[in-house]
Amino acid sequence: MTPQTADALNSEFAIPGVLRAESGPGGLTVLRVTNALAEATVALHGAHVLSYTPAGATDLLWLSRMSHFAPGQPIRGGIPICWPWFGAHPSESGFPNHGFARLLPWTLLAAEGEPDGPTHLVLELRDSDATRAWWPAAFSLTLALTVGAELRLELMMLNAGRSPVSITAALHTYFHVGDIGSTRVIGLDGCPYLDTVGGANRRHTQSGDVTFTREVDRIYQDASPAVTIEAPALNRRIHVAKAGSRSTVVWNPWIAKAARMPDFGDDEYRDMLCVETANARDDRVTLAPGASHVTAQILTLR
Ligand code: TA6
Repeated sequence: MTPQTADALNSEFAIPGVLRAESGPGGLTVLRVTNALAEATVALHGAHVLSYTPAGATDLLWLSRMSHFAPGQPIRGGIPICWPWFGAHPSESGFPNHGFARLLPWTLLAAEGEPDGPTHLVLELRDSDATRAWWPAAFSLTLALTVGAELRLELMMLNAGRSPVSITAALHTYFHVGDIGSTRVIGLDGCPYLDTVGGANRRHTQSGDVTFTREVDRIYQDASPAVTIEAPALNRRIHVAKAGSRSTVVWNPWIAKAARMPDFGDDEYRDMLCVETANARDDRVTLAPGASHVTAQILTLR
């Protein structure tokens, strides 16, 4: 499907003073959302939220200065949609990490909002020759996005085929924290997790808040429905609530892994933290033909 152009999007969906499409980084078409409650930028590429700035605050999301912005390439930062697999493909080592949904152009289906209220967008990705090259299933994946005093993402996955499908996924959110060394994640105390650093899968139980003195790459299972990121360097607390998700992934690459990633500045690990609303590993979602599942993440600056 040919991606929608900014001109076509503006003639069908522009809302004066609230929503307009334009050419963004790398020439990717982006949707600029502005209302009295917040501002946001969303690329059609991967339905990727690049920024979210509540009124009176700075951007809650982090974006690498080294990120690619090109068709077929993942964006480093913002909110990548990892789907229909989380992490490496279970059997095809040549398939893209974290699935294909973040690599393809999505379609804007609907937009509404008033200047003094939240803005609602619906974007969709459907199966195509491109997706069938990686995954034979027929599907509809929609992102319902609400940009207001909170940022609400609802990812609805529908099995449009005749066979059951098994999916792992994540809203892989990158938060701007300013100083990872003084940042903590509150709300996972007592939660079992898989430590996946270096490809290991060591089982542990969280004791107290999650703090950061080295690489952290953990899949918390049966995780609580909400956590709080406390980032004193930016004098901010971000509440991350979720639904339809049994895993919470917490990731900071630290020094060595940051240096190995070409789309990640060597010093940028200090500035960011991923807290991801997911269904990973054993928490896979199985959909019968015609069945659907919704995973939601709600971000609120406290
Ligand atoms: O969510 C954590 C993780 O799975 C890490 O292991 C790291 O690989 C990160 O995702 C980023 O993956 P990406 O494919 O975007 O480089």
